[in-house]
Amino acid sequence: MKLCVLGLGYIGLPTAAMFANAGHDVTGVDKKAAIVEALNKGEIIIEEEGLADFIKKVTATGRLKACDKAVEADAFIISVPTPITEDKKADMKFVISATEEVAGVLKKGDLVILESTSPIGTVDSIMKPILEEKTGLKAGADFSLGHSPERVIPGRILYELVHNNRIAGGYDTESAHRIKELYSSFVEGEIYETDARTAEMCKLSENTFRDVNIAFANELAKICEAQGINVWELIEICNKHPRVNIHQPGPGVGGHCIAVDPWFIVEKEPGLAQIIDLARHTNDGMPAYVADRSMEILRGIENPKVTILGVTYKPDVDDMRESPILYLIDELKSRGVTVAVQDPFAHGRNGVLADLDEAVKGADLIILGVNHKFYKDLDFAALAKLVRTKNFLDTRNFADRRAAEAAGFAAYLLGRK
Ligand code: SAJ
Repeated sequence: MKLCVLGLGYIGLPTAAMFANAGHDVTGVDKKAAIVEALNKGEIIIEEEGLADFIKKVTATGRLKACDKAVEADAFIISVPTPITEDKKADMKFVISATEEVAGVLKKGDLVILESTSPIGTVDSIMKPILEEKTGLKAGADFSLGHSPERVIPGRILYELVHNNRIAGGYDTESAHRIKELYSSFVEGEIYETDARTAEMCKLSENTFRDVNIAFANELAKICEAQGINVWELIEICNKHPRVNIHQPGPGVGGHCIAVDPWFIVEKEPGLAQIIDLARHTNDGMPAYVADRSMEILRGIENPKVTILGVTYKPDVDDMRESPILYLIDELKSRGVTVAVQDPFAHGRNGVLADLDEAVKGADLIILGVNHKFYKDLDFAALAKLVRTKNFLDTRNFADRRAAEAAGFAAYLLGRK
């Protein structure tokens, strides 16, 4: 089939490549010239395990090309961002403009699939009217339409695209069948057919489940600190129960998915989505909580300096979007602290340093913010020579705190006091 994939980000690009690898003739569309230029040279400008090699291999077949606007195709896949506005509402401008572009080339018999995570009703109430009004065609009768949300986790995208189960949510049953058939060309997991609204809510509910669970873990962490219990040990033991799966606490929830998607449910049903709303606030409050804990550790130190290790939203990725560490930096600065940040994946951006020694020099507290593998075996003896005051706070229960203590650090842990 001839496919057109709109949006060549973390999801659209590997998805386009999967379809091309499965034998389809794929044109990827992006508004960023750097992405288009790179892809047409068989290159990428993002970091994702295995993606650079895969793109090189697939573009060499000639079945994956890029350009800056939608072309005629048998099926269109929209994989553009759905960011959140200041007042926590879904910003649908990219979905709207991509749909308008598709409408410009849509013909009878085509299939249009939304992959972007979107509020309930996006397919029926936003996309369908645009496509129908611009073309005079009727959804269901003349073209197929639906939602097949991406569900892959950054860091394992290529594996999960193939092996995860998938949802084919159709505007009508025929659309759902067609979506399932298309993705079957590379998906080895089950593909479940449903309607578009259920598919939209499914994706939001999955990420919200995780957000609520993490909020519960963060609340436990605070309770454990107050009660003199180690929350990490508590959760480990609780999770030995066959029906318990408590997630991990931390300095907050980041990324463009879990920290965002629950708001799309709250936006639709603010009166009903109470636990969901509270969980969002609980997780959003964690950077301030960690900053307060840091100030207790720093009490009595004049002009304190804190060095944060890790700034990305989760380990071993280069993505800083919605990272709770960005908020932690602001929280500390607003309390009068000088902050240095080091990250092996995100240096060069926002003043983040690559060099650990440079970042740690003169620090009164080192905070482990992200559990990058890089930080597993920190040389605390070497760090001890660089800092001003030997304080270490692990927000991820990840570093070797015994080694820190052996080097003379006072080693603190989020979720245990
Ligand atoms: N986090 C915790 N505690 C945990 C797990 C995660 O604090 O126990 C934090 C992480 O540090 C990070 C944030 O949550 O800041 C989100 O990380 P994540 O690894 O849980 O998820 P994402 O955002 O990378 O990917 C999620 C996935 N959703 C689910 O697992 C239900 C992925 O499958 C989705 O495709 C993706 O969102 C998306 O695109 O929506």
